[in-house]
Amino acid sequence: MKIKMIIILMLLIVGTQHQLNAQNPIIKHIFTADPAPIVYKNTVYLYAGHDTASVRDKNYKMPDWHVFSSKDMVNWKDHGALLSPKTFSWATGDAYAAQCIEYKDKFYWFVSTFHKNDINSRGGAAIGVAVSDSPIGPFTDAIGKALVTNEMTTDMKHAWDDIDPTVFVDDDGQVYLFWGNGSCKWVKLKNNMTELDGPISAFKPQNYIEGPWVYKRNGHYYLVYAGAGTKPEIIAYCMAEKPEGPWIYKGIIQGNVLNSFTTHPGIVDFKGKSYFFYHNGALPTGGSYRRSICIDYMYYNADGTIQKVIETTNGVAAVKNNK
Ligand code: FUB
Repeated sequence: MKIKMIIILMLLIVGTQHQLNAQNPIIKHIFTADPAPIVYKNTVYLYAGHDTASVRDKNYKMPDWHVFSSKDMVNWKDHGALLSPKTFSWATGDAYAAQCIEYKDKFYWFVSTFHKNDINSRGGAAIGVAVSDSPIGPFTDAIGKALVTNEMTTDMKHAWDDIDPTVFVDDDGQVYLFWGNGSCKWVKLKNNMTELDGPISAFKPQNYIEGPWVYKRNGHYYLVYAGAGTKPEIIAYCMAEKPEGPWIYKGIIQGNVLNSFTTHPGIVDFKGKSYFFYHNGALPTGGSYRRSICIDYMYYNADGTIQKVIETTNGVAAVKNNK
């Protein structure tokens, strides 16, 4: 009897310890999706979508985008809903995936939302850009119109093709915008960040669905994205020697996530470690329209290829050197 009691007590202690260590999901007071982290001045800023659908809803309700910041990857401050489709006079509907980057001391927040009035009157998805002098705003519409609209892309199949922008500045200063559902589209941007600089191209990496994330690390270019192969979504990636491609498929780095049919990659290096942001439906009452952002470690092989990312409840440890 005594031994039984001791075992139960030990299990309880281990269980509680596990709960205390559980960092994932990293934001617990609201539902968040489509993570886009950047590192700026010793701090990680996380730009995120905001799910507000009820448990019964069968579609997204995403009224705005929030910004969070952290100096240690564990304690996240919510700076609030700093941008919404209402900021853009031409936009209506949901606040889909977005990414903010710093360029020449300004912060450009590229967003996907929907157009009130595109040529086809389909309320098609469109990409806009907001600008600010600070990572936490205030943000205003940088051009007063959409940067990319549904009718500008030749392979348009659905009204939601033009979602999920990711922006990348190469070492020579050339800016690239990638985006797209169904196919991955890209175009050069002028260095004012608000004008296209050439024709739009489209291609379809293996398994590609949406959510591209483009970056360069140790001389390799990466295109990480949400894909199918199995449904729900998985995360796959390609590598290239230049942003124009050709992009070579390298495989799946994360399988289906807990309780959500979408997932979405966001990747940064911070203080010597690589971090993989994604979303799942792991919070109580969570699901595909009530998602939550998580972080797990990411590891590269010597040749630059990416190891499989393990979805964990523990998440990542607090960064110690957080001066
Ligand atoms: O959050 C709305 C949409 O779901 C995003 O734009 C896609 O990437 C998927 O996560």
